[in-house]
Amino acid sequence: MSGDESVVASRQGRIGRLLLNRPKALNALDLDMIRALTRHLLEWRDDPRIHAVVIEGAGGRAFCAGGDIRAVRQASLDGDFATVEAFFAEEYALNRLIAEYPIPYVALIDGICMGGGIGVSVHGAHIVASEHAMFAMPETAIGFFPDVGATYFLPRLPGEVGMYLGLTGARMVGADAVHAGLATQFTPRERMADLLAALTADGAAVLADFAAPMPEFSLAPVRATLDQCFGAETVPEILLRLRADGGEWAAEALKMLRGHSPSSVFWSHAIVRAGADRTLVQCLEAELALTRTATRHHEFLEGVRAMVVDKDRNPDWQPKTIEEVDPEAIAAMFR
Ligand code: QUE
Repeated sequence: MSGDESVVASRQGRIGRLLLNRPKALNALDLDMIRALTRHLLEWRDDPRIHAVVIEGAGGRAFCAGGDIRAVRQASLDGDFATVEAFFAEEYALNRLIAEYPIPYVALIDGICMGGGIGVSVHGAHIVASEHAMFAMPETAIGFFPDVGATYFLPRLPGEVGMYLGLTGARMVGADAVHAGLATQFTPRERMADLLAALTADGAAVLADFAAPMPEFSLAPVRATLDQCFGAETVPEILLRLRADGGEWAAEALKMLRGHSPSSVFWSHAIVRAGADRTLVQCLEAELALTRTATRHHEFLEGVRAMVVDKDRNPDWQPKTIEEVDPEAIAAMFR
């Protein structure tokens, strides 16, 4: 084990421990990390000494802020579509490996967990969130779509909470992540080190001893409105319902939607809805197919430029409004 590895893997007691270790990039997954995680999980799957796998993020700020989307954009600009394909194919295969993992897979989330970070946590058997956990699927902000199996898990969250999270990129913090169904238990940061020690000594059975009581779901008062608005059949109808509602929460949701790529909100809505009737494997296949058109699209190249590369946060979306999106152009993304 050496300190400069981007994934630090070690066997400790009864567990295999994975540490995402690229703290300067908020532990965002690059292809090397995806390959290292896959390699260790395959190795440990058949090791009778390993009773659970525990994954964490290094550095105290983030579990994992996403995927190395900057590298994907550059490969797309270079016309290197083999690299783009390898990244998503291997990332989604890792998501599936975690979902089907026969040994308890435990993610300890004590910071930012977005996009690709959600893909290496929510598919596991146990997702522990602290008061510092912050979950989001913010891909519509970069002209992409909620992937890493999100088209499977978002439609399976309570009511339309998943569609709301996927289209707006809204953040779920702390115990709210458990209420929303993104995490399986709440454990305060101050107990995380003890939890890890107990997991190491005794395996996943100790988890329940570390589940703390939680406050109410902060979205509970707006759930009826949320479900009514985000349950609309089309994106323009979601906006109409949010406008008609007139409340503070609806205004905030509208504001978030307005900043995002109108086209990507459309194709995200379509693929999340379709995911309700697909298996996880079918969802990942459909997502991989959409990466082939989405990563070549102006919205993705421009969105990653504005939010990740130049960080001017001023993307030039084309078209600029939901009303101008041509449904035929969205349908063409899936062909
Ligand atoms: C929206 C996103 C992402 C984002 C910013 C957004 C995203 C993503 C990253 C990211 C974070 C850290 C990195 C990196 C990329 O930022 O998906 O290379 O080091 O992966 O506003 O969807």
